[in-house]
Amino acid sequence: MRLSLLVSVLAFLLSLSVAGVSFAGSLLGDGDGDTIDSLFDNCRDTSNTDQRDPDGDGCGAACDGDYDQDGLVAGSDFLVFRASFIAGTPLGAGYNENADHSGDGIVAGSDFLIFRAQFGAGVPGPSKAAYRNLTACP
Ligand SMILES: [Ca+2]
Ligand SMILES: [Ca+2]
Ligand SMILES: [Ca+2]
Ligand SMILES: [Ca+2]
Repeated sequence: MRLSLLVSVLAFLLSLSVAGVSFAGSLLGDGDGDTIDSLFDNCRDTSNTDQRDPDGDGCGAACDGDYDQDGLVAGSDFLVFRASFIAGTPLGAGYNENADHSGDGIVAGSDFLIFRAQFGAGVPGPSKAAYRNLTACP
């Protein structure tokens, strides 16, 4: 009896996901529309189909402004961004792939806009729901 109820609930949740229902900020479906289910999306509110994560902390570069891995996007991270922005010619000296949020090989104004949004939030992420609290990304 319990098993059939569980199966029904799972089937219902799956049908919502298959129907393409959008749940922005939710743990269900593909809220940011990048084809990666939010359960497994390393930036579940930011479209990043490539799932690029240069520092391997479980938080995609598209939503990871925490360069020094202290769990916060703060002044110390801004200093890292600024250094990379000034020196960040394409793949040149000073290039920091973590500060290159867009992954286009240069740390530029578009990357600053992403960092600024992260700075405003104060924390990186949010990341995949299935592994929350198991990575450095909330
Ligand atoms: Ca995403
Ligand atoms: Ca990362
Ligand atoms: Ca930090
Ligand atoms: Ca870039």
